[in-house]
Amino acid sequence: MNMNDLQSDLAPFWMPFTANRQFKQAPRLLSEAKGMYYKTPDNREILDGTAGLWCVAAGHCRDEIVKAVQDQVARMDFAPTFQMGHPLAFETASRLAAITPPGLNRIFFTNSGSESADTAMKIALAYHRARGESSRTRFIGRERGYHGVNFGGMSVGGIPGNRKTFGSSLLPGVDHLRATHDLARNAFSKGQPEHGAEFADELERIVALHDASNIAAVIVEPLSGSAGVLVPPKGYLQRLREICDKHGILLIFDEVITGFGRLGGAFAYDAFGVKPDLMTMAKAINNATIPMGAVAIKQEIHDTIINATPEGGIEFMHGYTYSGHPVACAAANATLALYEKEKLFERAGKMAPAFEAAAHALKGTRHVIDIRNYGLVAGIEMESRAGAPGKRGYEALVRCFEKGVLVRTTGDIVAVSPPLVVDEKQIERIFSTIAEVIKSID
Ligand code: PXG
Ligand code: PLP
Repeated sequence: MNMNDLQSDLAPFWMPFTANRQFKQAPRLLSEAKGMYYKTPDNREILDGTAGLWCVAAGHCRDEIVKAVQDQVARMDFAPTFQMGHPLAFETASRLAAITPPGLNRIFFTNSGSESADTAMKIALAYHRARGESSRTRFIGRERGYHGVNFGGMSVGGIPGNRKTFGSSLLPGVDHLRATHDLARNAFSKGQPEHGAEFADELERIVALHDASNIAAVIVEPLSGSAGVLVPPKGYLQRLREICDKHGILLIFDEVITGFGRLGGAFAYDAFGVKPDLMTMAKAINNATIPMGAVAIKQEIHDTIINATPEGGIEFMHGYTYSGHPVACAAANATLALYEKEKLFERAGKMAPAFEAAAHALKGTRHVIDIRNYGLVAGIEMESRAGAPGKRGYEALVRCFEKGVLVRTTGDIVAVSPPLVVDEKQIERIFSTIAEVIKSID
């Protein structure tokens, strides 16, 4: 690309979740990646503190995955999975079923986290209908939750800015729990905060209001990523599980960020010991090499839907052209094998104490009002500049990038979620760069 001609070169791409005009005045471009590092077109190395967008868990351009993709795209680029099949998709489903929580052993493929959220919601409706409880159509999400951008996920999501433009076109019949974050009581908690299990009791109030017979499912991120790393208080998820069980409501965990080692185990179940009925995945499912998502479903839910239709009938009228895309599956199979071979989920757990210490070393840095962490994810919250929320966060992102470290910011919260192959020196560098940058911002 001719850097003098950026204005015209950059115009046609309407960039997602981006301040397009601002970005195109001063673009930040990445053009190569290997291991823990990106490279810019002018050959600067950028340490990846965010695993791309929380997704490149094994590090970039791993040889095993690259080769699997190259081989597969040359052997068979695409094959349909509607009334047809190909071996790779069955292998990927089996590999996933082996690491999902016990009993969640049926897998539906999608191409993103957003599609996974909407798919999980449709499965919940189909399940209740198949059981003869078709009045169960309401969903309960949570404030500050993120479940992607399609209509279902957006509706149960709780990030105001993502919703307001779409007004009354959101799904009807959705209610929200309050967010679990409690700065006053839990600031600077290491790992799970002590206070807030009782926030789950709000579900009882909501159930009483709508009646359990009208509620299909509760959907939450076990640990909220997008909204700024909100770690579930001790006992909170257990309480949600109990209340859902009491009222026959399905519990959906959105594990698009938390899955595949981020919390130091395969999934949130391995970290927090709470088992959902359905689980959404995407991102690190195949190291983000090819777009892919999935929903893991309790076998009993799957069987109920399947058995409600006479033999020979299509049991669930849902699916995407690219559900179980062969190249995405090849990438997933190579990725899951690599995670296992290198024991990357365990490694994330082992690195977590050093990561936690490095994150919390920023306590006392000016502007910093909270630090939150679990596994290999941390959020550093800055006080907002008076009248300019988000400005400090944006400046931190830009300055970290100038100093060769990629971080992610949401408002004035800096999120850190490096590939699981990160080492202690790199952890040090990520957090010391953030500290230096925060100190330099007004
Ligand atoms: N659910 C959760 C919990 C997510 O984190 C999605 C669904 C949607 O996935 P897709 O693949 O449709 O984007 C996500 C995605 C950020 C950020 O840094 C987070 C996500 C995506 C992009 C940016 O806040 N999470
Ligand atoms: N499967 C995958 C894909 C893994 O990454 C891991 C651990 O990292 C495991 C299974 C469990 O391996 P282990 O039995 O060594 O804990």
